[in-house]
Amino acid sequence: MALTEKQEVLVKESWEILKQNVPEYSIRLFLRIMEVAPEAKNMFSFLRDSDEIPQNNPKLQAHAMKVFKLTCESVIQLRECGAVAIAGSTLKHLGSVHLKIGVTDRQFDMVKDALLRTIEEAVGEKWSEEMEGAWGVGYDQLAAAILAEMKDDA
Ligand code: HEM
Ligand code: ISQ
Repeated sequence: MALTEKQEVLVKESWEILKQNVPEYSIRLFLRIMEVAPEAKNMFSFLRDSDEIPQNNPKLQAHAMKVFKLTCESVIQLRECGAVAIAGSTLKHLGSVHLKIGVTDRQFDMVKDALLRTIEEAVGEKWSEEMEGAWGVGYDQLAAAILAEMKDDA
C-alpha cells in the first residue's frame, strides 16, 4: 500500500509526542503486550524475574523506544524509497535475536496491536484512521523484513 505525504507527517508528529515521555509510553507498550500476549513476559530478560513491569529500567525503555523509532523510520522510508531500508546488518541482527527467542508470526500481530493502541493513547485526539494506517503499514513492512531474515537464518 502506498503511503501519502500526509501520513508521513502524521507519523513524524506522533513520534515527537512519544519521545517526550519515554518512561511512560515504554511501560504502556509493555503492559499492552502483556495483556495480549502474557506468555511473552518470560521472553524479555528484563521482565523475567519480577512480578511487575519495572518502572525505571533503562534497558526496558531503550528497547521500547527502539521499536517505536524503527517503525517510524520504516514509514518514512516507505514514503521516500518505496521500501524498508533499515541497514542490512541491523535487520540480520533483529532476525537472529527474534529467531533465537522463538517469536512467532502471531506474536508479531499482537505486538502490532499493542503498539498501535499505545500510540493511540499517547496522541489522544490527534489519532485518526490515516495515522493508524500509516503506522500499521510501516510496522507490517518492518515485521515482514524481520520475519524474512528469521526464515533465512533458520
Ligand atoms: C528484542 C525490535 C517484534 C520480542 C528486540 C530488540 C529490538 C526489537 C530493537 C533489541 C535487539 C537487541 O538486543 O539488540 C522489534 C521490532 C519488532 C519486534 C521492530 C517488530 C516489527 C517482536 C515480537 C516479539 C518480540 C513480535 C514477541 C513478543 C523481543 C524479545 C527481545 C526483543 C523477547 C529480547 C529482549 C531482551 O533483551 O531480553 N526487538 N521487535 N519482538 N524482541 Fe523484538
Ligand atoms: C522488543 N521487541 C518487540 C517489542 C518490544 C516492546 C518493548 C520493548 C522491547 C521490544
